[in-house]
Amino acid sequence: MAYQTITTETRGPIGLITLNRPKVLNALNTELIGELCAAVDGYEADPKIGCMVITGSDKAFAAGADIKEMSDLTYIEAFSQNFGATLERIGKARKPIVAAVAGYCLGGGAELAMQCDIIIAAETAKFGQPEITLGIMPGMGGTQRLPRAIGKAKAMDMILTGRMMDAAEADSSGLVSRVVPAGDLLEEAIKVAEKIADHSLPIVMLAKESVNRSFETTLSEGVQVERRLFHSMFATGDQKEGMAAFLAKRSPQFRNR
Ligand code: CO8
Repeated sequence: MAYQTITTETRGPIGLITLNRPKVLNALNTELIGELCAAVDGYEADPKIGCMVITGSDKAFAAGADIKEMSDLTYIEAFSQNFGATLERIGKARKPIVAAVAGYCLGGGAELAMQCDIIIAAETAKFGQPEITLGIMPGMGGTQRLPRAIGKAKAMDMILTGRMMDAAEADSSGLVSRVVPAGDLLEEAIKVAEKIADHSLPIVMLAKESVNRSFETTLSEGVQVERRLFHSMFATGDQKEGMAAFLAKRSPQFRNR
């Protein structure tokens, strides 16, 4: 499929999506969000894909929702279209997604990155929720996912002041899983994605589902869900293979079943 605002390529079991509106720092307009969701749909449906990577350019992962497109929106249009809801598709993906972030990762861009499972940041990355400076607040999950990621104090600081956080602060705050030199960003993200894709896909998907459950439920319910999912893994060939391979001191050959 020919996209206008993103590019896609597969690298073995990795589906790589690159946001591509360089003139506006990858601002997320309706077209880009639609294409991004379509690309994720495609990789989710492709049994050869075990992990996705979403990235931007050296200058910007994405500098937020497209302010030009949004500026004349009326309340009734925003409400009727359920504006902002489409991007939730990314957070609902069942296969894992790694965000590889360099440069600006602001507003809706940060909200997109936070819907991914792992954020890897280049040293140049700058995170922020500057919506307050535009007379709005985050509307694609930022007020919910940022406090869960970095705690209330830092999240309030970011959302109410609109300030940016550099990669080192994002790392020490727990927003990103690792920081790498800018030139190594994509290679590192692909390596992480390959490591994930080496494992049994259904088991990876269940592990992702279980971790995400922890944000939606109580501890005892979450532990119960985890245990049930854990039990179910003994019905898979990949559990038998993984443990047999360990005992035989060989590498496992997972078959995703
Ligand atoms: N939307 C549209 N265009 C943008 C955006 C954006 N978010 N960000 C940058 N651009 C454009 C600029 O207008 C400029 O275009 P032009 O060359 O035609 O003037 C071009 O990109 C380059 O930008 P700058 O010249 O400003 O580049 P600088 O390097 O000087 O500055 C910054 C980079 C600091 C990133 C600056 O561009 C900036 O502050 N951008 C806006 C950041 C922002 O406020 N983001 C939040 C947007 S709101 C949002 O994301 C809400 C999401 C929730 C919506 C859901 C609703 C329900």
